[in-house]
Amino acid sequence: TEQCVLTERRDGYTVITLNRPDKLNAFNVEQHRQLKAALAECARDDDCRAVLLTGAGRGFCAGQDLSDRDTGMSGENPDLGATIEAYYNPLVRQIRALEVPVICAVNGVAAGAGANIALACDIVLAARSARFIQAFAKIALVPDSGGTYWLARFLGEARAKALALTAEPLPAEQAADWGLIWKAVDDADLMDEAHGLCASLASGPTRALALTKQAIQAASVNSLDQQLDLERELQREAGYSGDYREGVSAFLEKRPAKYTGR
Ligand code: T3D
Repeated sequence: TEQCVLTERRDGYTVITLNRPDKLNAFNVEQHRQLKAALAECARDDDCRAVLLTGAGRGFCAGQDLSDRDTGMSGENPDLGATIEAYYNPLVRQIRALEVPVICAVNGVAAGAGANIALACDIVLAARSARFIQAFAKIALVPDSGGTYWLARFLGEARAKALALTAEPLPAEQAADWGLIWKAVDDADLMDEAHGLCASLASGPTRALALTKQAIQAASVNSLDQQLDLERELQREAGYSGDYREGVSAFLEKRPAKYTGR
């Protein structure tokens, strides 16, 4: 089988690289299967304290492989809802449910579901030359993989609608200025910066970071009262961790904290 996804273990974190560069890493079923397995392995592995997702070659991901219709989707009335249900929605949920931070290094164009999978990640860095394209309208489809949610939530309706209805590319720099992603960095610096960030998160208080991710994701559906209650419960849990004791000791002893993730 084609190696559509490469994984590499680094010190404390895992690098996952989409690897169909001739197709700008567009998704076929095999790439979906391998990515799902790679993310599941990260969830199982206690030594994996951050994940770095990126793409091989000049693109990050061009969404669904439009030439790959061997998924029962050929014929006159393909049920695209079935692909979404079987592959794209579980992928977005898997990324959001992963406890450790998922960093996305968008190394080049991110189009269609490729853009929205990037936006599902916790921290998105993009090469200055990268573009985000809600390509769906160009082929008479609707943004999926959370696209309508991310755009409306991060940008507001005005920008969300214009991007989705026109399918115009959004340059990385503007995506960062608008708050769609964390930051745009010079192409040559992207991977160094992404690795540095992952290494730093991987040596952080993993449990507290997981609880923080959970709280921020819950904020979008909670009232302030619900969120205050949730913060109380998560803080209670964080306060029982060895890393909290270490963090406070290190502060009082004026030395760097040495977190174990527990
Ligand atoms: O099951 C379902 O369908 C439902 C799920 C839908 C989810 C979706 O993601 S729908 C949206 C699918 N994606 C797109 O519509 C994007 C299509 N690609 C493009 O518009 C352009 O490739 C880009 C704007 C992303 C990049 O343009 P450019 O000029 O830098 O590169 P290129 O020359 O277009 O692409 C390079 C090669 O990759 C080329 O192949 P070739 O000519 O060298 O043999 C191109 O055909 C191939 N490629 C790019 N994207 C896809 C693709 N092949 C198959 N599927 C793709 N999505």
